[in-house]
Amino acid sequence: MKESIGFIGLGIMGSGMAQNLQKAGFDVHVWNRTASRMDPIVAEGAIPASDPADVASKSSIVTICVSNTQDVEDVLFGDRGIVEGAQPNTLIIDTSTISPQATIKMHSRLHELGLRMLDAPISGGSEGATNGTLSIMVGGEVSDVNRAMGVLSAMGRQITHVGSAGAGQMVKLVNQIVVVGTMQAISEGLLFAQKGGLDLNKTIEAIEHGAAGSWMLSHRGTQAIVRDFTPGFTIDLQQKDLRLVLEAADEMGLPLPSTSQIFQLYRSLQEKGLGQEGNHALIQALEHLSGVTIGSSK
Ligand code: NA7
Repeated sequence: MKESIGFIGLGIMGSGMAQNLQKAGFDVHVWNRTASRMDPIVAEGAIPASDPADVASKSSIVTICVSNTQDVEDVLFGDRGIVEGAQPNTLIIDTSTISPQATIKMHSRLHELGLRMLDAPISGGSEGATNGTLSIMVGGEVSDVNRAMGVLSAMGRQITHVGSAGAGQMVKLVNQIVVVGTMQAISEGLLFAQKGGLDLNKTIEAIEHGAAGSWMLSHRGTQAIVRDFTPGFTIDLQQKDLRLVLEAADEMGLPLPSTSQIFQLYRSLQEKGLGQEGNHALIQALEHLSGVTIGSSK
């Protein structure tokens, strides 16, 4: 018999991840708050559920991919939440990016109820979610990681058990510090190229396989130079993650000068109504400062 897996949250990331679970041969029970978002995957054979408790009652492992800390709290412990339907020993894999401190409390609360949890945030953008090539950073106990490996490897390529409860979320915040710092450097580099009259395609082609190469440059830099700001990851969610970073850094007393500044640049874009654009639209904040526009003739 096929193992039954639950999936809650079919957004930009979750929809591709759930599809990959299906392709890997699991029976996938899905629930999304906005019901119409279940239609495409149900048409491909997933089984729709009426609420998170319903998903949990039919699944030995339940994967969550929703927006923020309170949203994970809601699907776990809210009205008709997972804990209302879960059988003993159900493993909950939270792939959302949320507060590490709150995550540690969720692990304890679930353990007290006889349930298991891993925090397993993801990186690799919508492409990684669709292609099953995500990097997944996992916090929790080794026996639970071993139990989850079939599910995780259906969705990701690099699965790393980084430590105990909450450690996956902490590593994800490291990931976000590096991602936004890289995008800031890419933006400055591309505006420099634009102002200097360089061919932007040739510039990226020339440097992407050298020391300046990165996933962000090859994927989001190439999108930015044609002014395609379709989100693989929205500014609103990026900003949510930077808030988590800065809160955790504040608690540790750690200064993060560049990340703090980038947080403010993203805020300026949100204030311009660009929160639903991709995180590479950071370049637009620097365009406003410099008066240089990417893709223009000068
Ligand atoms: P999206 O595309 O904004 O999708 C967010 C999903 O989370 C979407 O399915 C939402 O349902 C769902 N959601 C949000 N809040 C809730 C609550 N309170 N209850 C139930 N469902 C909820 O985000 P991404 O897929 O890009 O990212 C998801 C996570 O992965 C996030 O933490 C990122 O940082 C990494 P909706 O369709 O709006 O009803």
